[in-house]
Amino acid sequence: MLENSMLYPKTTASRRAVSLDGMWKFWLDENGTGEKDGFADGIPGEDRIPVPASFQDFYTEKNIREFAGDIWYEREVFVPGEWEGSQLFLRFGAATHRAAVYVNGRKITEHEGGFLPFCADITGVVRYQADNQIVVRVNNELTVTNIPCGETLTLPDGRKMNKPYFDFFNYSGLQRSVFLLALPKEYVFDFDLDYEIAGKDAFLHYQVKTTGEHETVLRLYDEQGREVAASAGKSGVMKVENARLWRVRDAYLYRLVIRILDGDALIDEYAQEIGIRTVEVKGTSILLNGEPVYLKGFGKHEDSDIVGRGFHIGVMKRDFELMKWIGANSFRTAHYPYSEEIYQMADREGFLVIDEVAAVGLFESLMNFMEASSGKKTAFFKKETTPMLLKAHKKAIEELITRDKNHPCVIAWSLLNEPETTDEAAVPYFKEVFDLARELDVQKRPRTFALIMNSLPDTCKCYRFSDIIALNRYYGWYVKGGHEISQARLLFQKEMDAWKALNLDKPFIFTEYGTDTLGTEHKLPSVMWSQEYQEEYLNMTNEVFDSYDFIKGEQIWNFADFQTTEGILRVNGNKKGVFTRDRQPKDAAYLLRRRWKGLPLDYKG
Ligand code: BDP
Repeated sequence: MLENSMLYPKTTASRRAVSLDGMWKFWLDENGTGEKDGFADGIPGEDRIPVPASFQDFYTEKNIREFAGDIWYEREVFVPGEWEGSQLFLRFGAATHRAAVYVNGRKITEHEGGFLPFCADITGVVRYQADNQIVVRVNNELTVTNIPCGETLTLPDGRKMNKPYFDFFNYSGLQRSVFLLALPKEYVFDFDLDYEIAGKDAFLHYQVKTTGEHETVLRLYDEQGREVAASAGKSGVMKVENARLWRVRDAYLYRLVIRILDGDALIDEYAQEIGIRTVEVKGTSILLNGEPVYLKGFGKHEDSDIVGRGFHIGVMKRDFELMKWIGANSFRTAHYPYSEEIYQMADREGFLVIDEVAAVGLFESLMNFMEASSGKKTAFFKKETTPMLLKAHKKAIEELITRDKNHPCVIAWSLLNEPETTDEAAVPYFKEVFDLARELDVQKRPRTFALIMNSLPDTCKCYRFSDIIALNRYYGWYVKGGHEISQARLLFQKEMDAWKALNLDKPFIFTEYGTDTLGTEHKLPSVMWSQEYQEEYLNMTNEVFDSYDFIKGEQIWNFADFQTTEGILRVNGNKKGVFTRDRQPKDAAYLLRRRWKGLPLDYKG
């Protein structure tokens, strides 16, 4: 069990959540001596930076953008006197990739992993009715003992530099919201929900964890605020008569209120929007509420101008509007768990989410995207450090599932992206990771991982672990692009025929396919990188998708152009977006819109 509650911060009748977003003092620790130089008591300089945001794209100096090392943040927070007797936490939505938190000069906690929340219990160290100093040391160095994987090199001038094994810019810092929380001593720590649909009714099986022994009471309200079910006890079942189900693009959200009571007196109250639905894989079908669904949508990134990977509520809204406009119904949180607000919005808008942990770059390559199809072997899971990586990976899976399990939008867990699966050494690693996800999720949602180009029916040792086979394929781009596209089609079909011959009786989806396309480039006849070629490629790919019944979804790479490390294969970023980085459509968006609006939800069902 995790040390701290992962519940989203909220003010309720018994809880206080104060946002600490805004301008924080900021210092890049060029020499890495901050700890020794006493930064815990106060950081140097007067520079201030917005939180939440990636620090990289505000400044004009390249050494700042490319900085690898310790990044220090500081601010003051006033703790009201009436909070004495409460349990106080600082709650970070994420600190990329690791952090240490100091309050009034004392180190409170450390956390490893850059895309999941953590708390610092500051109850014993705060000064009440006074200002308190918060200092955070964030470190953004890439290693092979934590996810996502990469290396940190030292340049001849002594500066460190990050070399990701993955294809997105190593944005970092305090990229998500920070809260100060005041909770009662006895509080709701966590809860699990599972659903059963019986005719018109539904049964909600629940289990609540609290930090004490007082009575726990649950009430469920519909969207009109009418109470539809109630129960007492830390575990039990609630019957919801005439339940309105949560459906794709037709979400219905009930409000679950959990209270801890001492007689009539309220000790704690926590409320969350939930959706009644079941998810299951049966044969080659993905079933939502027992009915087949076909996934249409994207692999995305949290990425935008200026704030980088920082959560931006406006960008989130625009992205959902574009996804609705184009007729999408799903996305994968490539390649890390996203900000919690995005899942809340997907719950409300009825989007299906494949929730991915940050296990990317588990294939030694400074240009993952280029070597993906080369057949190169790096014996990644045979490293001396593999046990450490596995430990970090499993911890991230536990944090991910604990954080996201009660979102109706989450229909599957993606446990790795493009790992090296051609070596037997991957097998025990996969087994541990897949078993853990099964054990932790009471809903037993399908588990998957995205297969790299060279993970083929005859080379991949790990596909059997997946409940849904998810392929990242680039026939017509990395393999036989341009005028050779007819050959790309044949190779693509050959691979799909080989999968078919295995008769796995599992659904297949495409979690990546696409072409880099410059939003400015038109060329008739087409050339690679032109908008015409993106359409030609999509027409070929869609025809292949349509000719295999067991293909149950298509999530194109990528929703929008995004920033990567600079290099000869990337023109100021990856340009496979259907939309540009400023969220305007390329021509392919209209083609996809026509297709996706026309495909029924139960396509090939
Ligand atoms: C795959 C990766 C993804 C890359 C993509 C690409 O999963 O992160 O951005 O290909 O090459 O290798 O565009």
